[in-house]
Amino acid sequence: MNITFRWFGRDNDTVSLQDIKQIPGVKGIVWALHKLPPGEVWEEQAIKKEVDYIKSFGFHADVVESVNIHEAIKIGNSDRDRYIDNYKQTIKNLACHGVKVICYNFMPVFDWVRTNMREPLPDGSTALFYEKSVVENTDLKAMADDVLNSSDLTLPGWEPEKLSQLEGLLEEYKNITEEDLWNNLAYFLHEVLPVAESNGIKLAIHPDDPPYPVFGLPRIMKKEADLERMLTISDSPSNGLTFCSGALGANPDNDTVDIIKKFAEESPFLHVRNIKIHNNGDFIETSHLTRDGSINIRDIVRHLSEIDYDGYIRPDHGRHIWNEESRPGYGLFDRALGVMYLNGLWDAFNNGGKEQN
Ligand code: DNO
Repeated sequence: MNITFRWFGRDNDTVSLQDIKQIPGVKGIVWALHKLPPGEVWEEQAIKKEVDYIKSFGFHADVVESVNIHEAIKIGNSDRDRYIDNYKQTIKNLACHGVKVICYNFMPVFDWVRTNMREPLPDGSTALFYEKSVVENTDLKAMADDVLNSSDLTLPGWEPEKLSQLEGLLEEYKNITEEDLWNNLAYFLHEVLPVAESNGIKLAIHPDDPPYPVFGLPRIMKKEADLERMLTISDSPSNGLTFCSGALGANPDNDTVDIIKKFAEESPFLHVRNIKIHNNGDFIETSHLTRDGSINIRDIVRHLSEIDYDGYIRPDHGRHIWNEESRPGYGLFDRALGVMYLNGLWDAFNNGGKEQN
């Protein structure tokens, strides 16, 4: 188990690499060039600068999250080949600097969606919350205006430039079905996988979060059968998954322990976190502790230790605790507690802590 920690960059994060260095067991930083809009080539010099900085703290920089996919590729319009060429070049440039895994997603327009970034939990902390009825009753256009007009443009996963193009994008997606999205994903993968493979990089698709359609937009990585179908698109060793317990687990029909048992080998990268699902389907993110939520983190890690999983894993979103000011879900404190829970489970399951990482 190669524990990593997501970090948004020197001038883009409240957490520093000095801070992360003090969390026991973290070997690598999950990074990205967050300021580049999707579709642009990541130039070698910019990559080198970031990788060198990360390595100067003794971390590896093997995992990038994410190289986002331009909407033209997901929509499958006439611009897609240009953006696919850019993607190929980015893969090559990342390979030159030792990157091994690129996480990406294929969610139309929006990445992960929550309705409240700071919902109170009974313990006095706050956490990310998803209230189904709010999404169902949201007028997307009005919301986009609100977000654009507010000073808080840092909603993670919500690219401001996309919100300004929202109307046009929604129009383009109007006739895109799930099947179209599958075809466009296959087209993209058949193009980029040979480049990834010859450069020693694995592409790892992230499931939809939450794992159902939002705002009437199609989503295709929602459940076990989808992960299976995704893997049949190509048997290239570079065609992989990012397992995400919190994303998949938001649908109680998804048994995340079964899913990790089935797909650990094809998942070079894992996101592990817990959520508490309410009876009406709303969910709130909790501490990583198994008994605090609805996801059996303990049995997920038990399985990983049984197969001696040697891929990359990171704690995922944390609560906001001890008055920390941070990006929503990405503070230092609760994610550090998450790391220690993963460390503790791993050591306990690994022959009584025989393995010393
Ligand atoms: C949320 C993250 C996602 C993830 C992308 C991968 O915190 O897990 O935004 O980075 O979906 O492309």
